[in-house]
Amino acid sequence: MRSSVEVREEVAEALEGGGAVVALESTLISHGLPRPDNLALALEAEAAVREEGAVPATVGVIGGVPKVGLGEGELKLLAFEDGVPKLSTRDLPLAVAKGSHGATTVAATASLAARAGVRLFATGGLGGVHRGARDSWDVSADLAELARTPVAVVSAGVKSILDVPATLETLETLGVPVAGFRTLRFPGFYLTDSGCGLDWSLADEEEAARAVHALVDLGTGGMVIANPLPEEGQLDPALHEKALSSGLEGLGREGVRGKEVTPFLLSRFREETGGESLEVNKRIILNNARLAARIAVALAALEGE
Ligand code: PSU
Ligand code: MN
Repeated sequence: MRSSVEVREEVAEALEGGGAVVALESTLISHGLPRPDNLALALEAEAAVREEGAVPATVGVIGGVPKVGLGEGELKLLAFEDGVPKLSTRDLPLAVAKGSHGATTVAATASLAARAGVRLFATGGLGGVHRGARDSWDVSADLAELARTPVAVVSAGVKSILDVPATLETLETLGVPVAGFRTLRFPGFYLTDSGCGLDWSLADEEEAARAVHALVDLGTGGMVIANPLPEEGQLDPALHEKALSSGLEGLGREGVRGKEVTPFLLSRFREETGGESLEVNKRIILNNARLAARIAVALAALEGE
């Protein structure tokens, strides 16, 4: 039997020719952003990657076929169809068996992207250790996936709804490198600075590309390239604090659990901030797509030498 993973022609050609490719995830399209902004943003993120000279490959599952690179009709389907499942890595074999559609999280996107040979991936914010994980054991599979998969994820840190220090500790335990892009402060997704420091920063795209190249060379799994929004683009910290406490309170009151937690909190943020968090979330995703594309271009140049 052939592999069930389908790589879009344009993406396969770029990979074969040593070109730059950036993977994008689809959970944020189906579950992270409201309609119709989700489709618009998915298309804008692809356009941003192209503008920087790389080929975008949005990852998702269509009718049981895991795809690295989706067409516009497929993006539309994941954006507008009701009940598209959120797929982490462990869900992929079951979605394939059932012929189901699915939106891939950071974990599942990284896994499929790596199988196709894509090494840069842009998202908004990585999943991580949830607040209260001491009791709930809710730690995103994104972290374990990065420990074993040679993909560099460009993200604005981890979502601020998480326990950020515990997430950084867990990444350390798992052996996942974390470097700030031109900063030694770990970003807090909606906020420029999470309050946590970092040991490493990358000076420019070329240095980042050398680190990504070294991942495969040394066989050390994936890495996180943390790319903060500039301060003038962040969510007002007071508004952030208010939205966060209301969201966390709602979680407890409504008994939300498991994979519903992240989408629930993101939508609470939108309500509490009058849509401002949505605008910030879009800026984050586009900012990361652009940086990932520039690093992918630098990596292609480095490896073409
Ligand atoms: N970042 C966003 N919006 C999202 C997510 C990340 O800006 O919707 C998604 C990603 O797909 C990430 C997932 O992998 O949330 C984490 O979910 P969980 O905590 O259930 O692992
Ligand atoms: Mn979880």
